[in-house]
Amino acid sequence: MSDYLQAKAVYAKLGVDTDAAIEKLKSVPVALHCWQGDDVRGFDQKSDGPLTGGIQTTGNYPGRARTPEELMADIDVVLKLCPGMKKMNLHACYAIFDDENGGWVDRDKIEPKHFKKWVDFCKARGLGCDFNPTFFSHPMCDPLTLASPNEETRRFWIEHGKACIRISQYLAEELGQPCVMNIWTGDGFKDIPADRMGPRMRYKESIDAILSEPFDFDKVKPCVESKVFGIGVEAYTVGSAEFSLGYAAANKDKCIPLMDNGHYHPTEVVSDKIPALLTFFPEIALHVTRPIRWDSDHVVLLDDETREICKEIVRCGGLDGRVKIALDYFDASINRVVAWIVGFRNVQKALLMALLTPDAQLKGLQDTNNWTELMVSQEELKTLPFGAVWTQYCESCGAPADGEWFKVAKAYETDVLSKR
Ligand code: RNT
Ligand code: ZN
Repeated sequence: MSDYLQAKAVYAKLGVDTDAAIEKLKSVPVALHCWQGDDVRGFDQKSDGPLTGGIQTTGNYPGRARTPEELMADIDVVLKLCPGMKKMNLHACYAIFDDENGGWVDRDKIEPKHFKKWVDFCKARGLGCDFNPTFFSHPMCDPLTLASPNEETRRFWIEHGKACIRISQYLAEELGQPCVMNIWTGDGFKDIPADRMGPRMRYKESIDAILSEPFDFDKVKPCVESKVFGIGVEAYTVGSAEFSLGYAAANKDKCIPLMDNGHYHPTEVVSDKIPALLTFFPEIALHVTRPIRWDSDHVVLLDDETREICKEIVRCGGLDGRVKIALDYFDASINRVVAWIVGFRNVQKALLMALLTPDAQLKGLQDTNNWTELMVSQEELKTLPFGAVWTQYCESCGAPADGEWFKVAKAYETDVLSKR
């Protein structure tokens, strides 16, 4: 009997159907962030400008993508070496300007035509696309954006947000899948402010103004992403957890909350927050990352919290569209394409593990106060023959199994990345 058939029989004894788990996972889109390929630089500014907004990429590994063509070629390698359904996730700073579309414009003037090449890229690969206004790494950050006391600054960034709503609607219509459009700014202060309310009131009014741009909420899913602090903005963040959740709760007809698991105090866990939010919100969005001591955006591992997040997504019925899953990390200290692949594959693994969990039985043990058996069951699940099911999943997606893909990525490094 093949390894897979043996594993299937082991899971079947627990009432778990491995074939059904594999088929289910194939239908779940996970958004692949374009910004892992070039250290969150994009194409719309002088390429050596600093990354601002309290986020940082560290490392100087050779081979960063410098042009749309290079970035797309790298993404193709990732798509090929990862199983599962992917969706692209673009930032506005990845607009592509050329002679045909009239050349460079600033962020308040970008249009759907600047993303036509990305639409062609997605169409050719059958992908949907999510989108993000880029409220950082730009001369109009004063350093605040939507919360700035300066009206001209706010106006510029509101126009940027509105332009992004129009682009998101275009992406959704062209690609036939909803576009999650995430609003995140690094607005905040390094030291103790004298006015905490003013920036938040301005932030609220600016987001209101952006969302006053007409859009179809079935197609465009605007999100507000909260944060606890960033580098250089340690004392106060305008878009805090309470602010963002409050905003989303008060604007449920046009906005959903987004949680990034790097954006909380180190003992808080997003896994626990997923069912809390799903109690009140029909839809929520996630950025899956790996924080080490702060929002360091390390490559996602198959660690306990990633697994727990995926268990909650599955148990809470999040795979049928209620939970929008996206990756968000950027490591410039290792091969960037490999970083992308490892993180994407790990989220797939964690989702598959979650789908292979006998949830109804475990819940039954909990509801009957059978805590001893629940602990034993949960521990023993950890040593079931998951690897064979994972290999089967990869094969059935036409993607390489563990042990097979790294040499392909290494060859791409030798042949392409190292020559940049
Ligand atoms: C930053 C936020 C945000 C960014 C991306 C690039 O702390 O997590 O989501 O990482 O928009
Ligand atoms: Zn994020």
